[in-house]
Amino acid sequence: MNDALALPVGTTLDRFIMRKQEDFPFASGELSQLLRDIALAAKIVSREISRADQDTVGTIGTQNVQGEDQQKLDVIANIRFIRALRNGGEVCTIVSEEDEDLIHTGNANAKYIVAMDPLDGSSNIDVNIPVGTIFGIYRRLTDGGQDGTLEDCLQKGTQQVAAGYILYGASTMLVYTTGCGVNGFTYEPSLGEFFLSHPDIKIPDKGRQYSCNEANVSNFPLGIQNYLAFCREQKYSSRYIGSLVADFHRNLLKGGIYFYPASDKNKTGKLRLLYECNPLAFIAEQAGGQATDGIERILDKTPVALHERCPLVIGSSEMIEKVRKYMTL
Ligand code: P6P
Repeated sequence: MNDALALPVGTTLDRFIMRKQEDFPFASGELSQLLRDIALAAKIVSREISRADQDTVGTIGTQNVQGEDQQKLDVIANIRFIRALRNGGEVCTIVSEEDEDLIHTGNANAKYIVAMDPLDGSSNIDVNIPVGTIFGIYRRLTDGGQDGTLEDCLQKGTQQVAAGYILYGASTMLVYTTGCGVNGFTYEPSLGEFFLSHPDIKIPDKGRQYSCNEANVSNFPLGIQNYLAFCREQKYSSRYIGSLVADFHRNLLKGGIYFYPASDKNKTGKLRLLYECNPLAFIAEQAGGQATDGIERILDKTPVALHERCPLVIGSSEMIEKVRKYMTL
């Protein structure tokens, strides 16, 4: 028989997770199961987004803890991820952008904490721009048998055991790391599976595109303004669609830099440390890039509040170094 006629469908996420678990001789399978639970929620949210209609698009008239209008799909995605993590049994407590307080799953003996933005950039949904889910996973510090605590959740980004994002775009992709490199999986709805499509992702050391909201430039720190002027002199391209996961993903694959600095409007930046900056910083570093607040490494920052914000400069290593130089001139 001519094998070439039947191309292999590739490695499923499930098989990949199992193979990677074999690399950890003492792994008990709980983190593997947690990653599967996240993938299940991602499939469900992907379906909700792809069939978004007048029943699920638009706002619901409430605001989240950030004071942002909640989109119907923000709430739907939040419910779907919380339900999947609760039913999966591996997570004791969740930090979500959509909830002011900690969410306790009732799995008091579970050893993991998840910090997540269930649907970042959701205001873009009704204009059909890609949106994303961002998650970071931590091992609890407190003993089992009780709900997770604030101490369990306010850990440095260096303490993450895994982090990832789901990009709901032309195709749905899951990109994650457990500290041994970054791998990307593309969802095949007809088979209900994520397949390995981007093994061992490495971000180019430099790129020729930058992502920021230039409307705020006059309020940016002087170092950032000077770096932007440098980008223009180098004839770089500006690529910014107002959806962090989509902008980050493009820069991860092609090389580039995304920044959301502090400004008069956002004194400490707009993006949240726990469930936006830390997970993407872990991925960026595992792919050979960097993530700072302009100067300090994001993963070294000690969180003091669940929803604290911080400036973010993330992407290709050489570009981040250039920003750091401008910021310290
Ligand atoms: P601005 C979406 O609300 C978000 O958190 C990121 O996804 C995006 O990069 C940024 O904010 C856009 O913010 O102020 O440029 O509209």
